[in-house]
Amino acid sequence: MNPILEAINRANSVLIIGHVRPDGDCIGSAFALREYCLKLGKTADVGSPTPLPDAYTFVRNSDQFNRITRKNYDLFIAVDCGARDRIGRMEGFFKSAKETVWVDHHEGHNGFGKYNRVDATASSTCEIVFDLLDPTGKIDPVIATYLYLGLSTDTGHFMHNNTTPKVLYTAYKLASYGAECHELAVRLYRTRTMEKTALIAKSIETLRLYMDGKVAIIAMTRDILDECHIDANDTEGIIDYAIAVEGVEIGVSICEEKPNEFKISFRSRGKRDVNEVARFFGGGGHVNAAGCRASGNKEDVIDRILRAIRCTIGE
Ligand SMILES: [Mn+2]
Repeated sequence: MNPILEAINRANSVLIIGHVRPDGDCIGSAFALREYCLKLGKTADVGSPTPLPDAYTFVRNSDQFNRITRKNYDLFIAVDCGARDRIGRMEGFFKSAKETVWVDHHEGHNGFGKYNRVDATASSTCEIVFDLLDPTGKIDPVIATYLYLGLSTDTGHFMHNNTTPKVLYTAYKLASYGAECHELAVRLYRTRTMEKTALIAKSIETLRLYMDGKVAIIAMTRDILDECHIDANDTEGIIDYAIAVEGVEIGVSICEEKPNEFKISFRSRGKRDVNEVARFFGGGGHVNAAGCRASGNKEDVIDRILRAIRCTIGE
């Protein structure tokens, strides 16, 4: 049997933790593993160092997210965490657990648990969790829907270049296990709050082109976020408007989480490696999608981003 499944079998209590500012992939993979553990009669909790974004409160059992019921757990599972510190304030649970598991698809590490499954060729952590759970025959419609969530969001609903034949095969399998594909697609891509709609409008107004139109930057400053009553954690998808502009090869969004503290996201086309750009700022991710943070005023941060891009792509 797979050592990770064996570790789950040995445990009575399991804590599954996704990264700070959880996305669809860590929420889906964490809840899928929780459901599997519950089926085996375990105590299982899910969470992340930061709250569930409003955009994901539609997910089944979302009220259970970050409901940590114990002081320590037999088994700690980190999902979708590309670095050791991505578990943030959950560190104590990692240290006190009898055993630890790390499941992830980010590049640049081999996992930080006793048992690790890290595969940078996988589209998503949910794809890896599917491979792990499929042989058990325990993927029901609930687990399938959770896994489909991460598969869908991490591939941009099957539009990113990580949409491999294996991804589509996994989607087919999940659909055949009863995943609510259509309902999820409507919730994820055809439903948004009025606040988010206002944010889209205001963000697009800030879009500027640089480097002969190869780079587009959107700046969500504090005043825009406040005006739209939107939390800095709920800015997912805004960057798509930057990379969607014809001729743009690198799309950037900067989001002022706190005054003069920016969360920066990068998207790129083809061989443009934004992972390298993000590393300039101590961040990282994948070739075509990466992130980091920087502090300073807006103009200064944009200047540094452009300099980092010029350094990496040499123009
Ligand atoms: Mn992921």
